[in-house]
Amino acid sequence: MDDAITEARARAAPNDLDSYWMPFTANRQFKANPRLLVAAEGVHYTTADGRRVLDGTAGLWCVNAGHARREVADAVHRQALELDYAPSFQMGHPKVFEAASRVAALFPGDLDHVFFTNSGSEAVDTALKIAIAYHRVRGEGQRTRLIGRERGYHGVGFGGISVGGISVNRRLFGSLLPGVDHLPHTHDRAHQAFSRGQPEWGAHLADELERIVALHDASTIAAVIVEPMAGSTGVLIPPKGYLERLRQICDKHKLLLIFDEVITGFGRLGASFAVELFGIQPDMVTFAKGVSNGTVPMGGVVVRRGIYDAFMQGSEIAVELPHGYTYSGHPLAAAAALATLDIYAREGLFARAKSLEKRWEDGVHGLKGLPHVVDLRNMGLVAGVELEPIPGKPAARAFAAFLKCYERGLLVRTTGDIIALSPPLVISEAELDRLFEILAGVLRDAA
Ligand code: PXG
Repeated sequence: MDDAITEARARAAPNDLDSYWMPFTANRQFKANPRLLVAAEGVHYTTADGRRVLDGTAGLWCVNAGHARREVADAVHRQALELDYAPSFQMGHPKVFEAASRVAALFPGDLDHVFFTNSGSEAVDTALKIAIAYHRVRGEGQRTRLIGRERGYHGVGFGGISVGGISVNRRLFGSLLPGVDHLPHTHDRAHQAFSRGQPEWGAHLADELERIVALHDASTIAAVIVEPMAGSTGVLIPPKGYLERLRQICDKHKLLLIFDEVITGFGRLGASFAVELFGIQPDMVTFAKGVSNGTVPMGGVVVRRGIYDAFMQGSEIAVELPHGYTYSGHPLAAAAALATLDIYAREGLFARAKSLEKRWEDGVHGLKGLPHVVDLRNMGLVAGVELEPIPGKPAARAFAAFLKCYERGLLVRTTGDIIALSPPLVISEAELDRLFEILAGVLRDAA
């Protein structure tokens, strides 16, 4: 087509929403009534129609230090001018090494090597590949099975949806990875409803791993992957003792344990990572989101030294792990991560999340008794508000509440009939109270 016509079209249709196929979005519904964000600062977004909306979700669980942090923006800008890109294969640049050391320093013991990716999905697929390859290079190549968990979300790569436990994310996509099994999820309202923090009931569900091991034989299993707290499927808090038990069973059968901390990392639970909070050492940890405060995409896997070392053998000119991305440890992402980690440390944001936890918990449980609220759960600065579904219309009640909240100046996330909340860790007490005030009003009026 003639350039002039193309240009004229582009100018004539600046609001054409058609071309963009939106991810995990009801495209037709959205395009009929779009919700566009045009600016953000601190804990607020600004909408295209000029309204301020309180960010109750830290973007998508990623903007832990709040929006538009000047230090991060400046670091990214400086980096783009200094070194915009460096090849990630067979070449390096200083900031990515520094970023790896700084991330590793957040972990105890020998969790001290970091492989960078660009997203949580890539981090998960990387960790699963490392697990299988690790056993292979040690001479246990028959250990290929991967164990995930029902209601687990591990991103959207083929590995991630295979170990993930969300049927709608799996059913369109064929046969997925072979040799995957799943633990049962840990959520049971009959035993846990309205728990504050970790529920008392449910540690025994970890013993299901013994059943799975007995079925397949330990010698065929490479790794177990779980979110310490399942975020995406509605904030499922680990029962007391559950994760400890999983670690014991993995030790007993020499299975690698992978914690997917894409959501739970970088202060979300009131500690650097769930690893610190629970004092449990997995063999690998996947992270993303908060590592760069959502400013530049970045993810990665933290790996125990013994796993890294197992690959460092044979010819020194051979590539030990044939895996990686053009943008692994991208200079802009590394610069954003370093500036973000500086903010977390300087402002003590992980401890801040901890110090807000009680008020947060009281705010969450203050919603008890409002119409259709069937469960409330919380941990760190995360909450799940579960609503009774409208008969025959699953997810409709929570989605209506999401739209109403947005109209009244609060952004929440919904999954099924569960509202998930996870504000930036810099939220003030007054803003936190405001969040619950808006949500309570919406729930009350929806009766
Ligand atoms: N693992 C976990 C535990 C996650 O929560 C991913 C992997 C994948 O990360 P990427 O960067 O590939 O998206 C995630 C992502 C929600 C929501 O509303 C959650 C995620 C992403 C988008 C929305 O709960 N988690």
